[in-house]
Amino acid sequence: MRNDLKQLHKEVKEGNFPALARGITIVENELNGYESLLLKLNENRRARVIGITGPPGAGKSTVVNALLRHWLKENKKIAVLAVDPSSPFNYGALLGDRIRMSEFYSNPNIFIRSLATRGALGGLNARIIEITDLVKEAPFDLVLVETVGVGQSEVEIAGLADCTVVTLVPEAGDEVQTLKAGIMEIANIFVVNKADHADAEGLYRNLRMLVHEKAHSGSKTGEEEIPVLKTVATDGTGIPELAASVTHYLDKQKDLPAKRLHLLADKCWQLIQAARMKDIDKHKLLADLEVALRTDDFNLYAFTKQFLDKTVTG
Ligand SMILES: Nc1nc2c(ncn2[C@@H]2O[C@H](COP(=O)(O)OP(=O)(O)OP(=O)(O)O)[C@@H](O)[C@H]2O)c(=O)[nH]1
Ligand SMILES: [Mg+2]
Repeated sequence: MRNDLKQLHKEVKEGNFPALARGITIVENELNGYESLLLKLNENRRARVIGITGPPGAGKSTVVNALLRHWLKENKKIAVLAVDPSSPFNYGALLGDRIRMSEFYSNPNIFIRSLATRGALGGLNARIIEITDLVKEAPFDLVLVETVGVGQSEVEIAGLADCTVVTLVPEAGDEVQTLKAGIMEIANIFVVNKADHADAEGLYRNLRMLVHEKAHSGSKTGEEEIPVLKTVATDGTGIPELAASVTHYLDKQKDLPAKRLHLLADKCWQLIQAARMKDIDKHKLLADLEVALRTDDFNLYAFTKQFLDKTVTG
């Protein structure tokens, strides 16, 4: 097994797609050896991660397609991770994106993988951090992560990505005034997609106003305004400008995004928690507690302490 993983890791680093696909399956499903595979990853990764988020049907996949077409002309090697919350099974996710992105499936410069959300809170896959880490081990220039923006996932994607693109559509125009403050915090670039719709201009103007207010309000005066771009992803209008805006953002960004630190600290916390709780069986806990509760001098804290002592020493 150990040798297999060593070989797999080597192949992933060389950009072998079947090996990468197998590695993702191992990590996603916590199959035998997934921990040692993760332990092999190093921090020397060149791929930058771009998060594409936004409401369902905003055209995220179509934007990703158009960006792929654009960047292929520049000979970029790109991985796409599409997290599909609407499908409880991988099969559904695969099918949906496979149809839309089929033109790239045989392209040696493009790797595409759909992931189910597996009941994780929000719209992300529970293993998205690990999977992205693994993908970054392969020699890609860019990793695009498409995810539906629902609640917590938006915050997570911002931590994961070096650049977060929030895609909105005219139908959401009236809601812009009530856009969650959160979305202003995570967006590095706003895209008004479906700009061929009549009311796109209204949404565009509202967004411009909001990013202007944000840049000039309170203590953050002088902050650069978040770019707002119009696209018609179906015919490629505005896509070169979007690609340029993403590249510009990545080029000027030198520091680790502040949100990354929080995301990784959270992840680290979860991993420690999972490791420490490994030996604790909730059903047995319940049964033990039921018995203990019958004693006259039962004390919850003393009862709990026996487990704490056990995990510390064990
Ligand atoms: N008119 C118009 N239609 C568009 C545009 N971009 C995407 N669409 C259409 O909008 C629909 C949804 O596009 P998708 O790219 O699947 O949207 P999505 O955000 O990836 O959707 P989910 O992943 O299901 O959340 C498709 O029928 C697209 O053809 C656009 O710029 N103009
Ligand atoms: Mg999609």
